[in-house]
Amino acid sequence: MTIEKTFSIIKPNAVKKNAIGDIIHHFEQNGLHIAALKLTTISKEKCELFYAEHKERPFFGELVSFMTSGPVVLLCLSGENAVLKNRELMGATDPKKAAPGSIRAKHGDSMGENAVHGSDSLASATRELAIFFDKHEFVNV
Ligand code: FUP
Repeated sequence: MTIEKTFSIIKPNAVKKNAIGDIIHHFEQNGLHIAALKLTTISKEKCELFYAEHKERPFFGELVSFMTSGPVVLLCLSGENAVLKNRELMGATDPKKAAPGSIRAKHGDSMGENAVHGSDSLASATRELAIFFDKHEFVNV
């Protein structure tokens, strides 16, 4: 059994539409545990660092502007194969292509405003968690 930690963001569009509880419920119902959680607004600097791999993409400015436009929920999710499990629960990047019942199918509004972020590998999870959380903010679950 591999217990992993992964990073998730409930994005501004999902917070705005009152979907925090529904999304967290979905994680918990599917075996993921909350190991850290913050309701906050991300600074432009942290957001640019977080999305550094997309810096040269045409949508970068719009992405940063959306992600800093309002409150988000930052989460550390813990559980068996948490990285892959979270990616499955989220669904495809484009909500129109996301599997029925997935979080993005239910709460995503567009490719950019797709309700949630989830780390795409263990290495990404470690890097992303370190941007937004201090070691003392994690609980053992
Ligand atoms: P994902 O790992 O599913 O979040 O997708 P990506 O890492 O490819 O993209 C990161 C974020 O960039 C997505 F959440 C939304 C945004 N994006 C766009 O706005 N337009 C695109 O064409 C691709 C991604």
